[in-house]
Amino acid sequence: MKKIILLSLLIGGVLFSQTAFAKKVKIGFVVKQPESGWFQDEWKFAEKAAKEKGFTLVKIAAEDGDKLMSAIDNLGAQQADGFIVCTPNVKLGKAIVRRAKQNKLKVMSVDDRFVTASGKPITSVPHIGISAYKIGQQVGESLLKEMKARKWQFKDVGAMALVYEQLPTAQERTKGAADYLIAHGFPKANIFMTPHELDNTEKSFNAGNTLIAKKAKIKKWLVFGMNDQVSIGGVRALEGNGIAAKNIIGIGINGSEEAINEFKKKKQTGFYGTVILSASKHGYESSIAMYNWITKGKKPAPITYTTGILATKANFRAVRKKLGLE
Ligand code: FCA
Repeated sequence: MKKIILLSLLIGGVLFSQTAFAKKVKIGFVVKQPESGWFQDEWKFAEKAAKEKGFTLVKIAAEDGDKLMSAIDNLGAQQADGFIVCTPNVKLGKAIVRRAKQNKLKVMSVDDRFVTASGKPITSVPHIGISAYKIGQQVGESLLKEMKARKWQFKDVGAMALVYEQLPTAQERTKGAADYLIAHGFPKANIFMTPHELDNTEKSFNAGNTLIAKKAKIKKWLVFGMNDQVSIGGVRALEGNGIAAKNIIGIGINGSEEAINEFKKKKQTGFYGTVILSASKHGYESSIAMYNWITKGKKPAPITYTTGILATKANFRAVRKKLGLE
């Protein structure tokens, strides 16, 4: 009798652990701009983590708040365990947290950190983001270095400082670059804050055009903004207004497809360089952190800041190789 009980307990145990095993971990990765090279890269690295750890990755595009809320419900209905998100609007932070709770999902953010209605970061949600101000300073430093290499005089140069004011990480990036320039002698009066909506080439192109029309006398330009597509928009606006590529130094941030396509062009365009960010840290490490949270109950660090490295047309392949991107 004892033996039988023992045996059935044993079988029961095996069966139980098998069913426990059968429920594969499921993690969502929700991004605001699926068409952008940066988010494609993040997804790619998240997939690497999924393969390695054997969880199911659900990639979802959510370009606005409505899509994001239904994405969360959808993940809940699929019995996912948690999700990582780059939200289309950081002020949705509280609503996202609430919705995640309702759906019994763990949540962490990448790139764009959730803020409260008054703009304060929501620190209870683990976040992986770039050290935005520092990376902005890096952009400023690189602009200045190239300006010196071209022997430009401060007095002849205008700086188009594209800024997406609704997004804190964008503001910090642009401010970091502008502050660096000013701290190193660039006249503040020649730095033109150029606000644009959303972060895409079309919007920054339009904002750039408006500025150029007002500053027609300036023939040499620096261009910077929150990422590659934004800086490229500014550069295109200048080129479209007859400023030669050699008289433009545009620097972006991300180092994904948009920048690579620029560098691959035969002729040097006004887009001079990009600060390559770590898509692997944002895509792979966030996914691993979420997986460990789900499987081991280990909540990810409240905040992780990542760095970047400058690349130009001349060395982008070597830099990408070094970073394991090619
Ligand atoms: C933001 C930008 C992206 C990328 C990311 C790190 O989300 O929109 O292009 O720069 O931060």
